[in-house]
Amino acid sequence: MPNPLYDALFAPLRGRQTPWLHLPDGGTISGDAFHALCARTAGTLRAMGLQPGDRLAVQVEKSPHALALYGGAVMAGVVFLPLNTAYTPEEVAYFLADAGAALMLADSARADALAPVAARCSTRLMTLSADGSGSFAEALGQATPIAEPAARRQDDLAALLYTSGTTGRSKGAMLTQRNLLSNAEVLVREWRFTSDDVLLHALPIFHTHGLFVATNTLLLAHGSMILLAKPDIDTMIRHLPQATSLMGVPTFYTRLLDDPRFGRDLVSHMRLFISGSAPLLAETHAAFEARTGHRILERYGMTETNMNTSNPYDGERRAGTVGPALPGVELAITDVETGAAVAPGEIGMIEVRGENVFAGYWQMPEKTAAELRANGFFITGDLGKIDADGYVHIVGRQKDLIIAGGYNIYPKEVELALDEAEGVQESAVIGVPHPDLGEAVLGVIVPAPGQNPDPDGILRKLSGHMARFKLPRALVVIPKLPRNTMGKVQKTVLRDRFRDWFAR
Ligand code: MLC
Ligand code: AMP
Repeated sequence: MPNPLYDALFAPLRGRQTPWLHLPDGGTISGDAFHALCARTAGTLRAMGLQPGDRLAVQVEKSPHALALYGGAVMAGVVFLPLNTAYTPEEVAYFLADAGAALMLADSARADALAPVAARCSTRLMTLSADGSGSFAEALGQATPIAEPAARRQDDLAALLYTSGTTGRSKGAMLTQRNLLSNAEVLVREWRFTSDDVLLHALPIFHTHGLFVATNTLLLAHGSMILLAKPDIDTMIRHLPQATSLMGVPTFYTRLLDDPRFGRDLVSHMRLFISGSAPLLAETHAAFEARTGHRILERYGMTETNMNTSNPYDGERRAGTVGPALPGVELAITDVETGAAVAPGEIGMIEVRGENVFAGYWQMPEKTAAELRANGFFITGDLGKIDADGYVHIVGRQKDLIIAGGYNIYPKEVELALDEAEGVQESAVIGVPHPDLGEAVLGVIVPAPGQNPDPDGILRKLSGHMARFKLPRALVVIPKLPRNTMGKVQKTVLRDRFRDWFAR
């Protein structure tokens, strides 16, 4: 039965005796063994009663078993819903309820904290730990592998990935088989991935970058991956000589450059370094070339759209730009207020259309209509321009969003929590330059009359409720927030004032 994503990505693993995954301990997992694990995973999902179209929520540490959950979900026709391992049970509750997840898989260490949440959402909870233990792992041991993948069409949902919303409510981006497959096909071609490629995979597998851009591309190319559980720089440096390619957020590259061991000898075997998910500073690009002789290839994407633009493999990789539109992707730069196209070379809202663009937000027709035009163009919230050679320059963001180390933080969500804190009248949360993370979260608070809020105490309290990467790295207290004549907080004024807060 046809299942386009399975047929293109996972079916070719069957019978392949060469490694698909290289593990840090020196072991390998062949394509065939991984395929068998996916088939058993799919069999287990079926045995648990999951039907095609049901949602499988996954919050587990990165491991070969965790990656096989994705393959198993595709084979069983189940919608894959990966969650950041940093999310607190409170945050997870929202995703389970919103998605109506039938089953959630979590590390055993988190099971107790998640049990009441799962029960409240009528989601079955099972465990799968990175060492391959847990109740799901036991069921896996007894499962019958599925012989035939579930029948799926290109328009069927493959994954539901949540992105934070500007109003605080996360939105589930519905990604179809076509979205994922079409993008993987383009990336294999444009970035010249072949079966000789070995990707050093150090990204998390709960986001578009590590899950789809990295994994789907290498699967389609019949290449292999060195699967690192964490982006630990020592481990990355140890494995670089066995790799041909690396995909990373800019923090990977600044951390490598900070390490004196990193130089030409270590990367003589490398073919390609790719960066994305956050802006790569032109100075990082230049320093990287000076140290290694390699020009990093920067590309631009989003959860909702997969990859939109990329610097060329053969042509000029222009620092500070994200390259031209990928084949099959149409770009428009529009006036933020009117939506009309701006003159060539002018700055405006970046909009994209193509098979890569998602099918809308899960059960949020109004939000879908607000961001996905009837003509198929998706309004990214990123501001940019296209130069005379077709290269896209991202100059800012219209959406109030902070990107720290490649993770997105929506200030509103943090502000709502800070506003509730003891002794706080109001707050503003901003992103300011950070040498390691690119941008870091800074909270600015105004004391309630006669109060003297305690920043450390506030942060400690917040930490149980929201993922740690969202927490302000520092809280500063000021007497009042700058506002314009309309009463709107002037975040640019705050960003300017505190721009050196985290400077080295
Ligand atoms: C970790 N911490 C962060 C953080 N990552 N804080 C802010 N921003 C981040 N990105 C916090 C932890 O909570 C911890 O806090 C402390 O920093 C150290 O954590 P760590 O686990 O040791 O950090 P590390 O493993 O070094 O990870 C840093 C990182 C990682 C930058 C390598 O965040 C990372 O892998 N980022 C990649 C994210 C990604 O894949 N994005 C793609 C999105 S898809 P404490 O308080 O406990 O000490 C997308 C589309 C596209 O955007 O175009 O690709
Ligand atoms: P996410 O919602 O996590 O998928 O994040 C997508 C956002 O990351 C985009 O809308 C951009 O703001 C940002 N982004 C991704 N790649 C780049 C890049 N190469 N340069 C600048 N911003 C980027």
